[in-house]
Amino acid sequence: MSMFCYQCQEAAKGTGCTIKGVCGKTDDVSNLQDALMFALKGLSIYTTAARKAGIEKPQINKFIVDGLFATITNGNFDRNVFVKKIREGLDLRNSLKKELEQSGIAPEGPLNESATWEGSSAEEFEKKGKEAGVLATENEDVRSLRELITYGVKGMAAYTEHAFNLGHEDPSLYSFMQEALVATTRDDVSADELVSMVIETGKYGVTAMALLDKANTSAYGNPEITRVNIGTRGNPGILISGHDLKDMEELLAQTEGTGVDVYTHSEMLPANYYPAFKKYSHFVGNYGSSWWKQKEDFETFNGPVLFTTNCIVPPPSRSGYTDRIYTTGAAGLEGARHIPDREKDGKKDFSKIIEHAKKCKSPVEIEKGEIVGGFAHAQVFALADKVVDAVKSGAIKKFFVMAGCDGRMKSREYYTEFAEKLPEDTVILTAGCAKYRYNKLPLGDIGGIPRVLDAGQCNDSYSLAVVAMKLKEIFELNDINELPIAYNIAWYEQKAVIVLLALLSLGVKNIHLGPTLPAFLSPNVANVLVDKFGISGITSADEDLKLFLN
Ligand code: FSO
Ligand code: SF4
Repeated sequence: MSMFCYQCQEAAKGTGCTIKGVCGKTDDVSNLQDALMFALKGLSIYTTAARKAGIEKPQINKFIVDGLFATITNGNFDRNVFVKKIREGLDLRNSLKKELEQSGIAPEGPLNESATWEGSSAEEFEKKGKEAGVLATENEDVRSLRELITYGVKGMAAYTEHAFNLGHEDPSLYSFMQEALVATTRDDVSADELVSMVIETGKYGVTAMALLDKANTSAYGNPEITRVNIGTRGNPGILISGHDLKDMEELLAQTEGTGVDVYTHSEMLPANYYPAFKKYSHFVGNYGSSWWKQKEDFETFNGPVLFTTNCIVPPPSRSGYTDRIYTTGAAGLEGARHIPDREKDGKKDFSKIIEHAKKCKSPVEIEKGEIVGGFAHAQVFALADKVVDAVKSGAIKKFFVMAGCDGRMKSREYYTEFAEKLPEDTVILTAGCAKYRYNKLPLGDIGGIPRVLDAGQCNDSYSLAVVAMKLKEIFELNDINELPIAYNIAWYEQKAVIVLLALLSLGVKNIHLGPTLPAFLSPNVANVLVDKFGISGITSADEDLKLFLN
């Protein structure tokens, strides 16, 4: 075993990647990510002590969020980034430690090794990562709970960072993330306390998603019903992927009038739903499909691709389209070009990718037509009367929340089959890249309400929760679970973990989670989730439909 990682749904053999990640993460990068997590935990021990004494360190808060985000599945494959971040993390920790010592402040209790270890070379970091990684916790239930919290916190960090980029912050998120990291280092925190912290993580997940929702909608307007073009035009183009809308805005502004068109890929599709982006005539629409189809989609796109976040699939070799890949923010890939962060109050400089695009051929048209989306909370509320009438008249019998992620496993064909076989008096509520399994199917509408209502990105699952709460109010129900809504969620990486925990914290019960349950849930922890929340896996589309519809 040269590494160990089981943080995503594609963990090898359903237990964990031990030689190389199914995602393409190499063992050295995996171990460096573990070492960075260890450094962030140690740093959090000091920031938490500092906070208790009234000392807040905004620069360190941001560093911890960035670091967590960089370790998310398919986000950053660049070993140099991790080596640099670990060094910076240790330096920040040591200088904060010194500052606190001078004021007579020290962390409580016995110091975890994460607060004291030292290292400077990449080799030392890799070694430390291997020793201090996931398997360092021997008890499998404690390990499971610690990792469940950690992955939730990573997802939360991603959303917190996008909100930050738009000038929105909530200090309670920083303190929670750091306290949670510290809790995962402490042997005196019991399994029961960790279970409570799992739910607490979900509550802060709601806070993070609400913050991002506010950041996105106050900057770019409320998503509205939109017919998104999936065909192409004759100009060269830039394909933008990931989740960061600030990057989207700056790219659109800087490409205007250059003769270069802009298309979204995968999780950036929902950018098409925002009023502020629609004003750009060179914003053509969406190209291709879900993240895991990027090899095919990028070959035919012909132009450069900008990753603002995950999910990156490392190209097979340095040949092909690697030299057309650009990353920015938390995203990174060796061999690709990285566009540096914006200076305070400044803008990112996309001129290199724009110049690159001008030299490329226009995209090959791989499909034609439109897909409809933009059903975030404000748009659904605008249609509330129609929706409520359809429920009251029986035209809509049930809603199926099928939010979450897509992935390359064959077993995910289940979601296409499930969507196809749903009765015609049902509506799918979706968000995240899971939608690509059924958003191009001719599922029709119910009295003008499309049968697939896409709220947006995975973080817009928040919108689905807001809609559910509103319906509960309208129908004067006591419990969100009395609504005719079933949850059949597909997960892949840690953002889906925080979405799941957020739903649990809002009281949603009986969520079906697939295509497989997380490898990081030990049998006992899985049982707790089954007993407390009625979580279950999936079987076949036919069997599950029977179950859901009875
Ligand atoms: Fe998908 Fe990837 Fe949005 Fe994830 S593109 S899988 S949960 O990064 O974040 O839904
Ligand atoms: Fe394996 Fe997923 Fe970890 Fe990648 S992120 S190494 S696929 S468990």
